[in-house]
Amino acid sequence: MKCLLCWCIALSIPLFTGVFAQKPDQSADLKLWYKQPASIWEEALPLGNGKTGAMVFGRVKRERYQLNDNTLWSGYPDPGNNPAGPDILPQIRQAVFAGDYNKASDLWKKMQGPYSARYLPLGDLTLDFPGNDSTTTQYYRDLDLSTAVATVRYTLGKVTYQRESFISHPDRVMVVRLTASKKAAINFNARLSSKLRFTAQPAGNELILSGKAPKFVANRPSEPQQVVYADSPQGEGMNFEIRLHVKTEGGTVKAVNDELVVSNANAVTLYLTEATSFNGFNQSPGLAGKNPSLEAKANLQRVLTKSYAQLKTAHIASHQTLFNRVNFTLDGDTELTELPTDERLIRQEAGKPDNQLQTLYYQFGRYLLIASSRPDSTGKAAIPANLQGIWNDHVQPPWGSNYTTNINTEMNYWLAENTNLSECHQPLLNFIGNLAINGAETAKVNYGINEGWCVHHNSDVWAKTSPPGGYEWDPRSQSRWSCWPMAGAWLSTPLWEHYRFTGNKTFLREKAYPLLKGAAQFMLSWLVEDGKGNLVTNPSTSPENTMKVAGKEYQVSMATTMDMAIIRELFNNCIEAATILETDTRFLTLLQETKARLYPYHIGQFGQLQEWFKDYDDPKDAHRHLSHLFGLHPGHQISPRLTPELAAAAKQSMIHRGDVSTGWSMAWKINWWARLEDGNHAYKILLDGLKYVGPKTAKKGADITAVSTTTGGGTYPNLFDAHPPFQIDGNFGGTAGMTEMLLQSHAGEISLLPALPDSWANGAIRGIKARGAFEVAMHWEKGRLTEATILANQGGLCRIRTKTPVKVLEGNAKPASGDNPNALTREPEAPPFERNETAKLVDVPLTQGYVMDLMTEKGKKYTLVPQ
Ligand code: FUC
Repeated sequence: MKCLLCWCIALSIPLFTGVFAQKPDQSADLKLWYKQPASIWEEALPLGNGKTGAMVFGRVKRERYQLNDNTLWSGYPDPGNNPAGPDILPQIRQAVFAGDYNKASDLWKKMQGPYSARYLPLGDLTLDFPGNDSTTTQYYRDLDLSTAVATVRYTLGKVTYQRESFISHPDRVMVVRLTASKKAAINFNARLSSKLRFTAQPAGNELILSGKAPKFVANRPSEPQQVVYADSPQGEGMNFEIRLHVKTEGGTVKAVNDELVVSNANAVTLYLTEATSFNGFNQSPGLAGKNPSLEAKANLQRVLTKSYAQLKTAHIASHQTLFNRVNFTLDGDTELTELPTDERLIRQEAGKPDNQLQTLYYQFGRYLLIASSRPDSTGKAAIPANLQGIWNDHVQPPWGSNYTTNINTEMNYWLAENTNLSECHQPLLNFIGNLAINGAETAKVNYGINEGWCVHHNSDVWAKTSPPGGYEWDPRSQSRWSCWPMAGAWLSTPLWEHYRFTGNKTFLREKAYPLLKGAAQFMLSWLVEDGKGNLVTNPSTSPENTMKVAGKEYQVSMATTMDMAIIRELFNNCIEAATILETDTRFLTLLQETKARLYPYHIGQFGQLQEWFKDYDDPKDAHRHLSHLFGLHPGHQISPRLTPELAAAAKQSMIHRGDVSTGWSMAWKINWWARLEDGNHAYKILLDGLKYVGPKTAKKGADITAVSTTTGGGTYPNLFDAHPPFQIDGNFGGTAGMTEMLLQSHAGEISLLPALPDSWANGAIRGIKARGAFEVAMHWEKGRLTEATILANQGGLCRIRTKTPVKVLEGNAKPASGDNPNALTREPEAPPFERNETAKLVDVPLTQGYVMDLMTEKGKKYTLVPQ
């Protein structure tokens, strides 16, 4: 509680926010549950306290807890900067301006650096139940999102057994409680193991596993060295320790070889702690690491005096402080909660929409953020959720389970503010500070840029900022992804968003603004003149896509729409921040002057938003990345009411690309369609993404977890998003998008139910947040708002848009007029664009609606009812 409190004060987040009416209550349907144990990892259920993660399989004969620690990565701080850069860069620029894109792409490869480190699995806790050979009856397992407790229950013969597990944030321990309906019935062997180098031995009624992580893990199977360990435990590479303490009630516990054998117990409590030698992003974990044993032991000692009930109560209270802020209900067939979660997914895919499954999925996204991204009092170990959150079972996981910063890492945090989990944003906001330190060095060494910082498309726990690509050795590296120094600029925007949602000016001054400024400074030096009066990026890519010209594909060009949109967004944020803070007038003027010269948006021949600097877009291109729509979301530059032509062009681009793609791509599409106020299209994609991917419908021999980088999508039985394979971004992006369907606040007003789909005709949500630090509750029937309350955490003008006329019971609301003076919700400036005059624009239907201005007082709540 102490560290949460510290952060709430530092980030100005109100601790107790649940002021809205509690009904209707979603708690009855907040369980993922199953009638069988997990046969694959994607059926196991995730637990986490932000640092420790576990996947609970719920097996009867051999239970498996697959364990993770978010600091356990391969490697060590290795900037990987490339001093060849400053000499090569002008040659690349010349090649691009001369139209020789292939030459530019080849040259770029000489500027790349090494690949990132990999996120590693910690180990397994295995419980073998020797007698459990006979068939069980009444098997049940669940994960209760409202308590963050996983339960497994089954009957063998006449005895019913139960295991309850959770990972406590306040007590930094995983706890498993085994009980049985009959005395002296609990018998099992407990073992710790790891896929990394380890030794495990018992000590009294404890097991201790000491491990060593590799100093290098390859990115490609073709690399000559795959998994490399230091010669000695004192060498490079992360050290780690897992400790398990077994406390029995009745019966005995004794060590046999490397196991602890529990016999004839009435009840057993397992306490598991772990630690690594991670000592910050810039310290060698092997040569200058912390002693993991001290931390694992201290954490264990601290909890052993506490009872199971005490630990559980504190755990649930801590979880609910965050989780209970939002309640989301939709009318629908509530009896479906009597079906297991995997069967509901399959049933829904067969065309029977399940509103409660959708709200469960919504809350699962919030649950996952709480479980994988919690604030830390020291700030040091607060590491953002990676590509798989904190849950990974592979030594060589897909994409290294790293930070892929050309969409995935950013998407992980889209729900942080609007679903009222500001504190869970802190690990990312903190990490950006580390990136800025390393990124300033990359800017200097790779580009000769002495002011500001940059990040490329992959990072890791060492805050890598140099371009990946395995320079000089990897024939498969591609400049279409490695040539992208834009992540620093993009990653700065969440800092501004955090300010806009909380109104915390101290945070803006002390933390956000210096980082935003540094990212902008880099861009001021990175931009070049195109000879026609514009400032452009060169070299430039549209992440992972290729520019198709006359039957040929090119990777590197200039001024891609995403580059220019990110820079525009960053400059806008920086200008607004400097204005609010009344600082840096000269810098602000420079940004304004530079912004005026940025290469503008273009609407191309098909009425689409151009992806490339020229109209090379291929309407048949179904690439999963639609990076050129950055300005529509998460950016604030394009919206159907303020920039109708650009919004229509964005819509055309989405129609060209189609709906079905990879998990995260579909999640992004939910957000985009929501911003176009087309709730039914957003909903369609939500349902497309909830397609069951799992053993129950898989063809014989099919590998349901296979990597496909191009298309697929879907949802695993445990509701993890399938890229495929599992990536957590789709879960987070999905929840963020569902919130955008219900509440938006990016376009100078707070829009209630902007994209409500027909299928969500009756429902209620409370506790979600809008920019301006407004907290919103809404109730609607037959698609019409019947009541809303707005809590003004900061006060100030609240400009509200509704589809139907409403009045405010407290305070004087009047029709909106003039500029919105509230700096937190100010209307964004419409960006300039050029349009192919022959292009026809698609229609973007909008409901006219009503907009009113309500002057609010800090801390007061306002009620809106139909007029
Ligand atoms: C990018 C995406 C892939 C995948 C990977 C982690 O490379 O293009 O689809 O999400 O990141």
